[in-house]
Formats: sequence, C-alpha cells, structure tokens
Amino acid sequence: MSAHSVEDIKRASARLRGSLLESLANPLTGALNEDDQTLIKYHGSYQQDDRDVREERRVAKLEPAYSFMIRTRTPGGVVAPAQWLKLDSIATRFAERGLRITTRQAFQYHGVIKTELKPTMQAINAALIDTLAACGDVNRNVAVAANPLVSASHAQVFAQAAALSEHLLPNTRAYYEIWLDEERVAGSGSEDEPVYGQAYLPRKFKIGFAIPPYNDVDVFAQDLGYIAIIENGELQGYNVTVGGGMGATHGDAETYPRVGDVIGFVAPDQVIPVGVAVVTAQRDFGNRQVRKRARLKYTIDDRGLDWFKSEVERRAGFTLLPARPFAFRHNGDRFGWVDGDDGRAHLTLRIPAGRIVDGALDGRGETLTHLSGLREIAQLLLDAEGSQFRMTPNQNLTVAGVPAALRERVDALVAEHGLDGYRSASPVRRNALACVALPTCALAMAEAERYLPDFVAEVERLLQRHAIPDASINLRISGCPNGCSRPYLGEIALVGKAPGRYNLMLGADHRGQRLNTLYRENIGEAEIAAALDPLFGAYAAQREGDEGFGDYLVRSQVVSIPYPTPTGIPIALVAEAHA
Ligand code: SRM
Ligand code: SF4
Repeated sequence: MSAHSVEDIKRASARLRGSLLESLANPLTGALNEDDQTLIKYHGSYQQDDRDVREERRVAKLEPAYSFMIRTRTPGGVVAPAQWLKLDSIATRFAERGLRITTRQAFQYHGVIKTELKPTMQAINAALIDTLAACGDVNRNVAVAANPLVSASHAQVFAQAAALSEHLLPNTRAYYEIWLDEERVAGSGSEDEPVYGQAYLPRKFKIGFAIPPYNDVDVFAQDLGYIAIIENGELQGYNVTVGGGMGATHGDAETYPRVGDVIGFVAPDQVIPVGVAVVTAQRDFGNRQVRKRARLKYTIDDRGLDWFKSEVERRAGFTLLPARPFAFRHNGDRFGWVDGDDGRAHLTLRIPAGRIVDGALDGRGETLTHLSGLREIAQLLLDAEGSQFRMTPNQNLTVAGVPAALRERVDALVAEHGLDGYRSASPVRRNALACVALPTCALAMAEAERYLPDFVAEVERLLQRHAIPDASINLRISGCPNGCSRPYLGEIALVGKAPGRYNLMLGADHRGQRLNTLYRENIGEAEIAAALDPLFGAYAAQREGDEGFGDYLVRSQVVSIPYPTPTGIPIALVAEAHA
C-alpha cells in the first residue's frame, strides 16, 4: 500500500488528478501508481486483480492479473432502453462476467484492463452515463425506491433524489480531462468545492430515499435517509434519518453496523439544504485520523445525536419538525407486474446476485441468455416513450413504463430467455442477496455471489423438510464484515470469516428496521445447516400468523435483541409501523 495516508493523497491530488494520466500511459505494468489507486476510486473505478489466479501467477513470477472494476453513477438505477443497449455492448466488448447490478442501483463492469479503461469510460459517457463519484470519500450513488413511476408522487421523489445527487457532485474537472480529453483551463486543479473542500469527506457517504410501505433501499443502512410521507396521493415531505451503516471489522468492537436514527421531518423544498447540512457537518466533524471510525455513524455516536441534530439545523437555517408516522412492510422487491396510474405497467424480474450474463452463471452450471433477453427487450422498448430499466437496491431489475400494447411481447421475451425465474422461485430465493466477493474483491474472506446458489438451495431443502417452502425469509451473504449486501439487516445472514467459513447472524426483521446478531461464529456449510434445521422446525410449529422468521427468533428468545434497536427508531414510530 501507499506510504501516504488517504487524507494526504486527497489533499495533494490537485482535485483528484494525481498522476493518473501518467499511470494510465505506463506500458510496463497493468497497475496504477500507488496513490493513483486511491484517486481512481473518485472516478468510479477500482484496481483489482483476479484472486483465482493470484497464487499461480506469484509462483510463475508474474505480476498479479490486474484489471479494473468500473461502477456507474445512476441515481435511482434508471437507464433508458437506448442506454441499456450501449451498456450491454460495453460489457460484451470490454468487460468480463457481463453487467452486474449492485446493491445501490448501479452497474459494475469487472475485468477491464488498463489499456481499455479510457475507451470504456468514453463509451459509458457516450451513453450519457457517468461514473464520477461512484466510489471514494464523497456522496455515492443515491438510492431511490425502485418503482417511482407507480404514481406522480413517486416520480416526484425520484426527481428530488436525482437533484440532490447532482447537487452533491464534486466540481472538479479532473474526470472530464482524464477520461474525456477536456482541455485544461485556468483554475484547473484548484476548482472551488463548496460542499467538499480540498480533502473531500472523511469517508464514503450514502443517501437513500424510501417510499413506505416498501423499504427496498434499506433506508436505515444509509448515512442519510429520506422517508417519503405521502398523504392522499400528495408528497408532504420526508422524515430524515442519519447515521446508518453496515461496515464492521471482525474482532474490533470499535466498529459495528448501526441503523439510522430518525431526527425529524422536512418539507420537499428542504431536501437539498438539509442534505448539504448533514454532509458538511460530517465533512467538518468526521474522524480524519482513524478511517475505520470515519463514517457518520461514529461521528454521531461520539458526539451525540442531539448535538448532531442541532448542528444540522444550524447549518440548514431551519428547525426540523417532529417526525411523521410511517409503516414499512418489507425491504425486498415486488416481483411481477405492477400497474402505474398512467396505464403503463412495470415488471420486476429476479436477477440472481445482480449478475446479467449470457453463459454459465458464477457458481452454477446452467447456461443463461439473460443478457440477450434484456437486449431484445431494450430493442422492443426503444421507441416506447418513457419506458425505462430500473435497477433495484436488491440487485433486481424493473422493466418500467411498458405500454399496454407491448406487455405480451415483453412477457414472451422474458419467458424465452428464462428471465421468468421470479414466478417459480421460492420467496427465500427471490429475496436473497450476495455481494460480489471472490474473485475480484480484494477484501473478500469467503465466497458470496458464487456461493449463493448452493446456500439458497440448502435453505430451500431445509424449509421443504419442515413443510414451509413458502416461508418468506430474507437471506443475505457477504464475503467479509464490510457488509456490501447489507447482511446485518438479513433475517439470516452469512458474513465471511475465512474460505468456506462464516459467522451466522440471525434475528433482523424483514422491514429493515432491526439489526440481527451473531448466532454462531466461524462455521462451515454443514454446521450452518445443522444450526438452521431445528430453528426452521421450531418456526414451522410455533410461528404466529404471518410472523417473520427474524421476529419469531426474537419473540422466542432464540436470539436476544432489544427491540426497538438501541440506536434506532423512536418507539412511537415503530408502534405505528407494526399497527
Ligand atoms: Fe461495498 C468496499 C462492492 C455496496 C460497504 N464494496 C467494497 C469494494 C469496493 C471492495 C474494496 O474496497 O476493495 C467491493 C468491490 C467488489 C467487486 O469486486 O466488485 C464492494 N459494495 C460493493 C457492491 C458492488 C456489492 C454488490 O454485490 O452489489 C455494492 C456497490 C454499491 C454501489 O453501487 O455503490 C456495495 N458496500 C455496499 C453497501 C450496501 C449499500 O451501500 O447499501 C455497504 C454497506 C453500507 C455501508 O456503506 O455502510 C458497503 N463496501 C462497504 C465497505 C465498508 C464500509 C465501512 O463503513 O466500513 C467497504 C470497505 C471500505 O470502504 O473500506 C466496501
Ligand atoms: Fe468485498 Fe466484503 Fe464487500 Fe463482499 S462485503 S464485496 S467481500 S468488501
């Protein structure tokens, strides 16, 4: 790793330029200079290497098989059919393993080699999509409830989220100079960054907009969340949440997942001012000495929620009103067709672990044509005004705004290309999430995406054994404790510890409001099945009504979690949510 701290690198980078141009031009290595490996994140890319072949290349005295992951900035995960076709052709031409929908409604490309980084970036921008600030210590892709076309106020929420995303973009022209050959002009390298300053934020920052009763964005996992309050079809404003986050480090009690706190209510025209107030308060008070303690959740725990709220109100110039009641039903997706108010319909498809490929899916032998199928759907919708693809925060895909006249043809393509898995998949399979993990993620300790098919099949087998195949349990796997699949909000979660070994976490609810807790530490596949089997048996026999698995485990004291969560939602609002 670089001898320089991330804080030093940011400050010395001339607004994120560093020596990226030189690094890209160096023909002697597939890697970047060390400091540039940090800076390229702000441009939406990570240097990685193929961990499957790391050892064999080391023995052969070859440098690691370097390549780059590129992540788009697509607020709310929206792309038009014409953009879809371009993104698809980029995947086919420059990347490996197809298109990957992320847990924040972005696309990731994996396996782009250094010499093709710039043409790939240019091709993405030619599709009118950018990757600026998709990674790094800045506000990341803004997540938005996945189907904002259902009614006018849903569309309004999306528009506000997109405006906030634009407002929080860095002002630097570095991105355009490096990737799009924009000419350097006077002032270049010292652009004014009123939101970020020259050191950007202490750490990554995430924002999500939820529309009850669905909590598909897992709003309580966001640094800053907006819960839309819609009454009689009219958007009234938002409850604001602060301080959510998943990341933790095994064995380090100073780090932990945390659900956000609701701090009050704002009107629609206060969305940007309150957002800027929260971001700049974190910029000025976040921990810049210890990166592991630099997220907003720790700033709030270290200084107190009341202090943070006053600081936000002082910066925003107004007082937050008391939070309004809301009720979440589920943090998964709604699969199948949903009718919009305007006669158009929206079809949500299950995409296993978000990976869209032609060929064999990681971890499974079966050959798929999902990439081709979605290409044909995009071609069909090219001239259908207002039709869109919308990625969900659960790695699935909504084909949105389909005119009634095209619905049958969409259904036919979905069936022809095996995209109709959502119809037959068990509820547990439909809602399962897994982060990327191996072979690309440098931080992975165990498999996640590649293990998901086997693990889901095992859970299905156990549920079948207890005659509850339709139990709707939300299940998540992460290859390490960083929590990219938001595992601590899973009713069942595996968090990677070492190859083939996981911490088994249990007891979250299925509304994304309560964190789970450690049930068994560092166990392998057989022990996980052995631990779950009796719990499923007891759940089958003792559950009350439509009680969720996590709620059952808490009620029956199999796991002990204070409810409401210690840092969580005001009791009055939880009571309302359960009414
Ligand atoms: Fe993540 C780091 C993948 C959503 C918490 N995450 C990484 C890196 C970049 C690994 C690295 O730093 O070298 C992973 C790249 C893997 C690869 O090969 O592609 C990675 N994170 C992902 C994605 C692709 C997971 C997925 O399977 O979909 C998601 C991309 C989201 C996006 O489009 O922007 C992704 N990451 C999340 C989420 C979920 C969310 O945001 O809703 C979290 C938990 C929420 C949070 O931030 O607290 C998350 N990722 C982390 C962390 C822990 C941060 C922390 O506070 O400690 C890291 C490690 C870090 O930042 O040091 C990390
Ligand atoms: Fe990688 Fe860990 Fe995130 Fe999975 S949870 S993608 S293993 S950083």
